[in-house]
Amino acid sequence: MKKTHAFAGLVLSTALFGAGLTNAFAADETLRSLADKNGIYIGAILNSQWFNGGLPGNYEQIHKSQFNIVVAENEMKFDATEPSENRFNYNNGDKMVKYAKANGMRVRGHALAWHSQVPNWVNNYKGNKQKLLSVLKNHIKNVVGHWKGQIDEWDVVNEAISNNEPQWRTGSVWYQGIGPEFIDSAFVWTHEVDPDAELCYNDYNLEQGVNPKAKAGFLLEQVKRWVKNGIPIHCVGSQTHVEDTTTDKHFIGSPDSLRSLAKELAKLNVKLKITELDIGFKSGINVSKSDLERQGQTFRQYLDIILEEPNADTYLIWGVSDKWSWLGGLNRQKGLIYDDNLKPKPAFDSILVRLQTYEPPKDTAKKDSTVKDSTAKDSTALDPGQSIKQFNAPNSLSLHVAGRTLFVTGLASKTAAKVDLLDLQGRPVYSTNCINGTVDLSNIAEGLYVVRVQNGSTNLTKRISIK
Ligand code: 9MR
Repeated sequence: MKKTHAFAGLVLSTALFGAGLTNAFAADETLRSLADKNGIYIGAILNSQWFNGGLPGNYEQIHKSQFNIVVAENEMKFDATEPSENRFNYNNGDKMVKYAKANGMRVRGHALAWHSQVPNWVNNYKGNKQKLLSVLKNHIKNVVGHWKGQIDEWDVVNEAISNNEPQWRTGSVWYQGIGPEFIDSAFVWTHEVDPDAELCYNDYNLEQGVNPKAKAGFLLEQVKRWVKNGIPIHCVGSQTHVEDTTTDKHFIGSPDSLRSLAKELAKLNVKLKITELDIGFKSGINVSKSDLERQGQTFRQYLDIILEEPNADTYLIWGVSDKWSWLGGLNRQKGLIYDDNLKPKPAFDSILVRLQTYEPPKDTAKKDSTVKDSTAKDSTALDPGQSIKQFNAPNSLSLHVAGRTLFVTGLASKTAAKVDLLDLQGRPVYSTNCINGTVDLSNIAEGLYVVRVQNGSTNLTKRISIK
């Protein structure tokens, strides 16, 4: 049903181009107005040049009229926000949040725990687990706390999976110093600071197939584990930096593969977002008009995932104009939807027409803002059958285990909670009072336990696994 519908859209848009009829639609329609109508977010980064005031005036005009979601290219990363230890710089980020607010845009925060763009002072703590844990926690506490309620979604962990094999990226300062539990911990800490933000794992090459040998297959297993363990993850960001498949025969990504990932994530009630899309050509080759038209069709195929999959809501492009794009560093060119002169390319038209002609299948509810919000937050994957709203309800306790630490959230402030660990026969194993929300489990043997937390008149009992 859906495939037939998508095909109909393709035929229609091709026909419209053939007839040169793209202007037959209302002249005031923009990507933004059509995205709003279709209940999705469409966006582009604010390039670093924007923050320095180095872009022509029509750049901003285009940006705010065409897009309803924004992310900073570099300005909310670790090196930008905490250039020296415990000294935070929010100037650029504030500038973007203000811009987004003035223009009614959704804001993505990018990125909290990443191996790249980490300042040197962090690397000086290489191998010091306790210190690195407190550095990461302090960073999250401050940065997420500063923009609490203003940043709608965070890339909590970025690019933690290895490029070459299905395993974690072992070379990062966080992995080497802390181990893989830095990932679980980052999600839990972010959720504690801003329980209303959507939390994403973000990575590239996720459009290369969902199988155990591909990054997406490995990631899917981790998402299943996070969901099972109650780690607060709501979305997977697929960066989707892809190459035009005709000019690079070796490129193996495809929209179909990414769609398969979306469908697998839907089973876990986790969203898929396209967060950094560009579709470049090899540097140095001549790019013809028909190349650009084919590129437009690929942009459209990725958009179809966002329009058609109920758990997909965001289509974010990593740049506005080919003139200001990071792609040169990757030996690629012309990967965006506006050319060097800020003129819309065929890819822009392709997206516009698809948004104009898309009609949701009759048997499916149209995506609207309610659906967008409810996908992650009401049918959240945090705990099967339990919504994030319940999860965060005042006076409701929740528990997560990350590595060897038990996190208790929702404690009535300044009241100690009594935490009891029991074996599965109900025999007491360990008991402590917890004030700051964490309990160290490093001395507890591996296995399944029951945790009981009592905090004033509220209590919670939950089974946990310690590994
Ligand atoms: O576009 C960003 C570029 O200006 C930076 O030099 C680069 C440094 O790592 O990061 C680029 O953005 C990356 C993003 O943060 C994460 N995914 C890959 C993006 C392109 O490299």
